[in-house]
Amino acid sequence: MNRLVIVANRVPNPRERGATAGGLAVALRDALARREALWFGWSGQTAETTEIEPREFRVGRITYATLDLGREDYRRYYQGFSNASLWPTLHYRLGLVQFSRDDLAGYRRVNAAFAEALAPLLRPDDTIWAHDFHLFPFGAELRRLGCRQRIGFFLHVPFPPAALFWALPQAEALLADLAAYDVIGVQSEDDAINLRGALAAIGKEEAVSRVAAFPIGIEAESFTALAEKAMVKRETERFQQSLVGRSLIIGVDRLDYTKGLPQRFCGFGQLLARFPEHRSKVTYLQVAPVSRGDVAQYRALRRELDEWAGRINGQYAEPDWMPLRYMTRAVARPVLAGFMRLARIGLVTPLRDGMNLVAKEYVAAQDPEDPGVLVLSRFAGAVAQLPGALLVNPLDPDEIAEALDQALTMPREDRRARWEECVVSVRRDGAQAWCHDFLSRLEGANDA
Ligand code: GDG
Repeated sequence: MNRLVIVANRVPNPRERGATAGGLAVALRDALARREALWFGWSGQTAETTEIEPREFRVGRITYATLDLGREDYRRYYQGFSNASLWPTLHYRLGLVQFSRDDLAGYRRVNAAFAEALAPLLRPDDTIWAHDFHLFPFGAELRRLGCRQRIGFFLHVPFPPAALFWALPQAEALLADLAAYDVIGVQSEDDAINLRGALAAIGKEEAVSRVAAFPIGIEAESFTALAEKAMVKRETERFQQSLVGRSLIIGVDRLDYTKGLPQRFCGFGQLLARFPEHRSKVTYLQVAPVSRGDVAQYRALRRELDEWAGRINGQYAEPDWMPLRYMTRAVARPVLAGFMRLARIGLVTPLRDGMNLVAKEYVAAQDPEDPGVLVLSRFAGAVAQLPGALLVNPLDPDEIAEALDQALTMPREDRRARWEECVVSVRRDGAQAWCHDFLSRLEGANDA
């Protein structure tokens, strides 16, 4: 079988395997286990200037090739254009977009540098798969260097309606570059419709039929096993004892303004205000590891959440009951799986999300005999695979409160029926199916 070349902004640390590996590494595990692979991208380190020659090392059948980014490139490409221009645009948040031509130039410069560093490592029959919004122009850069291999692209985040995307300066040129890819994968049918519309509008008709939805999934069986095993862990037992019989609501999100956290905290406050019968009977644990802490908007969000948490606990706490437990440190994956299994409600309310894997992990973690209820934003890509979830508009704290009340009082038979509707697709449309479907499309059904 020919070699698979994965290109992503970050190359995972191969020493962090299994339980602590990053999301993409887990999703690709199966595809990478079957064939020789090269994983190329940023090392996560900065240097005076961006490296030209990648550092290579091999672990098993995977070769890793990484570049350090120059400090100015890191600021322009990563913090600037990727995180402060593209990320809010793609999540429908034009009010948060910051743009500078220097950032865009840095973004293009790093994409060109990636292509130049990778090209000499390529073999003629390699299949190349580039990931996410950091790499819109990367395929076009490889083509400019004469690469004729199959090159696919997968966008992990949403693609907004064209009218929103055009707000980004020089959006047409970025999109035109995307047309260099042989397959352009997105998470949902809505994203596919939006992206096709935008490509058609700039006359890239030939690229329209190369856009398709490939909803990403999780390794459901291994997550279920992790959750089962967690029940006998000391951390889980200690946590369970601390709940003293109260129902648990759990939220797990990177601390990001797309995840709807202030509205969610407010919704929980509304539950306690409007349904006082739940006071002292429910505990909400929000795990929100700090992310992009060097971007101003993320620091502001953190302050806002500190305030919300303080206000809610100040208003409703009792000497022996703290309604909201909020932590900005990460929890180890095997422990997190156990916490999810203990929770009566998985609360997942992003304002906009490409997919949202936490929703699927929560479903996979449940005890089939006594499962909890998923309360899910209608603006997460995952809604298409989770028909048993209670859907909410994440901007309406009252709707969140009502859904929480409904879930807290739902009889077991109803919870089981809803969970069964969800778990079918979580198991069937997993990480393996996602990789297989994308690569089959890219490589042609014959050699899939
Ligand atoms: C992007 C798109 C799309 C979170 N906190 C901890 C922790 N996590 C893990 C979760 C989950 C992952 O991180 C987060 O994945 P999501 O899908 O929810 O969100 P993004 O990070 O925004 O990912 C998203 C995804 O790409 C894949 O295509 O679904 O829409 O935005 O696995 O469990 N893991 C550990 N401790 C934590 O504290 N161990």
